[in-house]
Amino acid sequence: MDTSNNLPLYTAFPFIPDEEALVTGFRQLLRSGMLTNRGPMVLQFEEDLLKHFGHANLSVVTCCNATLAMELTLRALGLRGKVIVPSFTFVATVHAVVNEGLEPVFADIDPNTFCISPKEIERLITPDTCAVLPVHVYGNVCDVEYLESLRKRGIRVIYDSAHVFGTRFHDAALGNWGDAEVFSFHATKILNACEGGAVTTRDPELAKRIKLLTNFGITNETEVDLIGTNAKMSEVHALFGRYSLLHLAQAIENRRKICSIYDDRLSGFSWLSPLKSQPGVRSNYQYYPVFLESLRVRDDLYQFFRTRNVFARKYFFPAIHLLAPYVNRYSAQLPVTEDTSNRVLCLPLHSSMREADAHHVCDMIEEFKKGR
Ligand code: T4K
Repeated sequence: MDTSNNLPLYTAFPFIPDEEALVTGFRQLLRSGMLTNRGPMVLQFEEDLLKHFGHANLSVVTCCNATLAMELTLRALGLRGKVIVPSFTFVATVHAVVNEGLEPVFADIDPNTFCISPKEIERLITPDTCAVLPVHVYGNVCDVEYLESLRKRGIRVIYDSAHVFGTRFHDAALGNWGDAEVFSFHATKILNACEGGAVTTRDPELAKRIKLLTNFGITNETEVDLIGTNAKMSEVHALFGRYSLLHLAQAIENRRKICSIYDDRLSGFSWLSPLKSQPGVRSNYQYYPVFLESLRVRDDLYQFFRTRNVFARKYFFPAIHLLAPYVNRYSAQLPVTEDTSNRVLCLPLHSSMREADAHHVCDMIEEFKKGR
C-alpha cells in the first residue's frame, strides 16, 4: 500500500502473493468440471495441511469456515450441559456454543496472555461442565498443559485456534492439543482461503463424524447416519488455501519484520503497551494489539487514525458477555476482560504490508501524543 497516496491502512488485509499463478490454477479448476463435494483439491489441501502440522496420527477435516467447524465439532462430541468460554474473543466462539444448544459460562482471561485463565476455569467448573472452549488469542498460546489435565477429569477441550495457524509452541505446530482444534482460513487470517476452516484431532472416529456432518450426514447414496449440514469447503477455496500455504513462511516473516518495527518504535512509550512475547512460543504475528491507558485514550487514538485513513480495530470490544444476545442473560464477573477490552487497539498488520507503512503508523502515534 502506498502511504504517499494516503491509501487506507487496515488492521487486516488479504495476502495474495502471486496473482498470476492463482489465476492459472483457477482456470485449470474450471476446466476440470469438479467444483465441490470433497473433490481432489480439498483432499490434496487436507494432505498439505497434515504435512504442515507434522504430528503423527492427526486427522484434518476442512470446512467452509471456522464457525461451522466449531459447531460441528461440538455436535460430533455429543455434548450436553455447560461450556466454559472466554468472553474476550470474536463473537463466533460463543455463538457456536449456543447454536449447539449448550450453555456458555464466561471465564476471565490471564492479563499476560489474554487467553482464558486456568484459575477462573477451576472456579467455574461444576458437575454440569461438559467442555471448555479456550481461544488462542492474537497468536498467543493458552495454558495447554493445564487444559490437557482437564481431559483426564472427563471435561472435553475444544480449542478455537482461529488466530494461531503457523504459530509454533516448543518448535511444533499447534493442532494436536485437546479433543480437537479449529483453525480459520478467512481472508483476514494468515492462511487465506477467502473463507474456510479446518478441524484437527487425534481421534479418527471424531474426524469421521465431523466429516459426515459437513456433508449432511450422508454416508452413501442410500444412507444418512447423522443430522448434518452443508459445511463443505469448495474446490475453489481449497485451491486458494493450498496456494496460501505455499507462501506461509513468507507471510509470517513479513509480519515479523513489521512487528519488530512496531516493537522498536513503540517500546519507549509509557502510555501504550504492546503485546509481550511468550516463552516457548514462536508467534505467527496474527495481530499487533496495543493497550492504552484508558478507554478514552484508546477511542481518541482510534478516531485520530480514522481521520488519517488508518482503520485500526478494537479486537475484542465489546466483550461478548456485554453484547445484546448475552448481556443480562448470563452472569459474568470479568474485570480483566472488561479492562483489556476497553483499552485494546489492533494496529494495521498484514502479510504484504510495507515497512514504510509501519513507520507511517508510528509517526501518527507520535503525532497523536504530541497533540495531547
Ligand atoms: N474465532 C476467532 C477467535 C476469530 O477471530 C474468528 C474470526 C472466528 C473464530 C471465526 O472464523 P471464521 O468463521 O470467519 O472462519 C473479521 C473476520 O471476518 C473474522 O473472520 C475474524 N475472526 C475477525 C477477528 O475479523 P470483522 O467483522 O472485523 O471483519 P471486517 O469485514 O470488518 O474486516 C476487518 C478488516 O479487514 C477491515 O478493516 C477490512 C479488512 N478486509 C476484510 C475483508 C473481509 C479486507 O481488507 N479485505 C477483506 O476481504 O471480522
